[in-house]
Amino acid sequence: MGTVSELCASSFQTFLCPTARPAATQVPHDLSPNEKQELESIRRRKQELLQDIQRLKDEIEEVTNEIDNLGITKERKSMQRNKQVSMGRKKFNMDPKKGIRFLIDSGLLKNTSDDIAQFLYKGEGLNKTAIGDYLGERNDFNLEVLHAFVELHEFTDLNLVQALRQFLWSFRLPGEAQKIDRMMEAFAQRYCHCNPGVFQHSDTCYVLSFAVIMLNTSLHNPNVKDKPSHQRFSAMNRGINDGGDLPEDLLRNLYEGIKNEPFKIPEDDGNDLTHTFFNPDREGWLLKRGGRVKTWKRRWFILTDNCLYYFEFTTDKEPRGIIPLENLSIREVDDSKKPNCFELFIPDHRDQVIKACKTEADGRVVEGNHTFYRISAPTAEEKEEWITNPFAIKL
Ligand code: 4IP
Repeated sequence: MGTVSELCASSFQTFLCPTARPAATQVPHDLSPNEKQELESIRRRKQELLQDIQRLKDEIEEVTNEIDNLGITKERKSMQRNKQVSMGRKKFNMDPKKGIRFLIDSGLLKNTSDDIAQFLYKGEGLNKTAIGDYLGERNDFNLEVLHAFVELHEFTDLNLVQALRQFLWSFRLPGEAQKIDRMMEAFAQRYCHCNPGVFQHSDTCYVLSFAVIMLNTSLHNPNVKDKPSHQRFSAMNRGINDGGDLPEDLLRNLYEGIKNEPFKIPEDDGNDLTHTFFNPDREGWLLKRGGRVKTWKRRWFILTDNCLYYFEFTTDKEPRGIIPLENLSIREVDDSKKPNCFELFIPDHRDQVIKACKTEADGRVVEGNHTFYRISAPTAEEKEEWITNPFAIKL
């Protein structure tokens, strides 16, 4: 018979290798009572350790699951957040006030002039005309935002033309004289704050800014035939510095700056379809059956803002058809000709034509004439994703 330490070793082996013969259950006959007791205690300890290990294993599994879920939730949350931000930007481009309200209500923007100003200053995906409209609104809060927005511009050590370039590029100046006035006043105050000593008074800066903008038009608009010279520009601005003249060098620099490079006026951006399709909820190839003529066409589908757009090619800028999904339902269907089919339909109105539009072969945009859209996905998985994925068609 082995010694206690040999028995311990054998127990330990069973412990390490649970499939080994359970020597632990056998009690050798030739052990002294003490040895038997010791063996018993070792076996109990082993049991306890095994239970501890199992507990630890369970805990590790639980924690691992929690970590995994945390990752998924975080990812999902961030995707949802991005989606809402992008929706907020689109809303802003269509109606700035509504867009801002939406972003505040969704907890994506704080209702403070500073936060809103930051959002407009960053301007990501925003239409500069819409920014100009919002900043030009005549109410106390929008005026606060305008001032906070202007504060975000750094004009230190820039000459007036350089500062104006930066300012006029950050939004599109609205057409209304009063709005322009308020904006240019805010600009002049900020410029003087950043460059103390250049002008006696911010009014001087304000007047000269207008003179510079007009000079830009006179020098670069082909309809203006009589182009002013530097001397004429200087003469026009005599006495504007609190009754005194501005340094000749300064005026010459501004004149040359504008002459050499006109102001760049921001084009409307962020509101075109390309931007709408920039961050879709889902996109992919699907087969679509015609409405009256039941031909199947392979189309590139984009799902965004609760609308389905379909294109002939992925690179097309204009969609061939648009199906707003509001009031529609979706269901899986079997089709004798195509696999993985689903349908978009109006619940309880089988024969009603779905509101949609499409482009005819000759380029005319017409209303659609489907009472339902039958669509076939390339695989069963893709069909599922279009129907059930949280970012797919949700009706
Ligand atoms: C067409 O068939 C295409 O399937 C059109 O799809 C479809 O328009 C037409 O439906 C159908 O007649 P042909 O090309 O064989 O003429 P697409 O526009 O994607 O090319 P929808 O409305 O599905 O876009 P009707 O309803 O116009 O017949």
